Amino acid sequence: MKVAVVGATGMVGTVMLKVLAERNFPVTELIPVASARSAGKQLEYNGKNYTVVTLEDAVKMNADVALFSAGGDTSLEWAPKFAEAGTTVVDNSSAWRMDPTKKLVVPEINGDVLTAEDKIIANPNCSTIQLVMALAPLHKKYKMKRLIVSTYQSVSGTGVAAVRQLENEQNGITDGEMAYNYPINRNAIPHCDIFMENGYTKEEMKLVKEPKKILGDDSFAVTATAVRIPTAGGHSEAVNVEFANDFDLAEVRAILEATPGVIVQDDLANNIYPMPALAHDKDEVFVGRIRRDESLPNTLNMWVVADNLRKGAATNTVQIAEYLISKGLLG
Ligand code: A2P
Ligand code: 11C
Repeated sequence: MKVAVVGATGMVGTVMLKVLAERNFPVTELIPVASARSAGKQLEYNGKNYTVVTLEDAVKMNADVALFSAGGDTSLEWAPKFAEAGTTVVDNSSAWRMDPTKKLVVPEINGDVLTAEDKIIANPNCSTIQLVMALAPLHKKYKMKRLIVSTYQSVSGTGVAAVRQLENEQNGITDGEMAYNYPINRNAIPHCDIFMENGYTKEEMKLVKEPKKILGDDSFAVTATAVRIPTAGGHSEAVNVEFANDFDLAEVRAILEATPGVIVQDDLANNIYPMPALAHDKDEVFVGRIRRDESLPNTLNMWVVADNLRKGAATNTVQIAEYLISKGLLG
């Protein structure tokens, strides 16, 4: 496979290269793509050096698949050009996710919606992916009625500048570049992505809309609050979900334990529960603090954590490409 990674020098792109190598993705030729600022730079992949090229050059190189993570505007402009040139695009930006003509995919959940005709495929938002990984098997069994999700998101979701802001603040550097409107160290900022007209942030509205598209079901209600906290990597979510049908807690645990890609970490006697520090560099979604909401019938509380750069972004994108290959849908 000729594989282009668009945004190869960026936060997610770097992890994409690592994940491709780790999973032995069948790369015969790698095309690292970034802005004109980075063109000509050397970048190492699997022990070999590759030269970073621009989008203009890359589109002519007829990759089989292009993994995009270079921002929504780049995707809006360039994904169609790659698709036109015969390259299948898996896009990690928010550009195409809610486009009714594009599929929004978490392979473990709805990979089967993909066909050979899909030339631009959207990767969901990081906080959506970990949420639906935990909820999809429970929805299937008990049918969700209403979901309330509150997120505790790491600065790596914002990008390199935000990671630098946190590091500067932790090191007492007070005149560094600010990625947020406020200091993030020793703080919690209820503002992820931009504000919308309804008073919610775009991040919160992704959590409302994307799960319905992925699960192919808009019969349940969702409300979200997304908060940025001073962790370097790993998003956490407090999830409260009311089901149409009652459940047995032991059965909920058994369902989650049997779900590929999900790991239950829930042993209160030994203080075992998911945390970003434990999820770092892992591909699984970790679920713990599984308990009944005693204030409402048929309602469950749980705590869901994942490495936002891996399953939340790079790994899921690579898994979509792997799925296409396994089903003979590429090329
Ligand atoms: P570059 O490093 O040359 O700026 P991050 O998400 O960490 O901010 O990274 C964004 C990625 O997207 C980087 O690889 C960046 O390249 C790339 N990128 C940003 N803007 C463009 C653009 N207009 N064309 C191509 N690549 C871009
Ligand atoms: C965050 N979820 O943590 C974002 C990052 O829509 O792909 C990814 C933004 C997106 O801020």
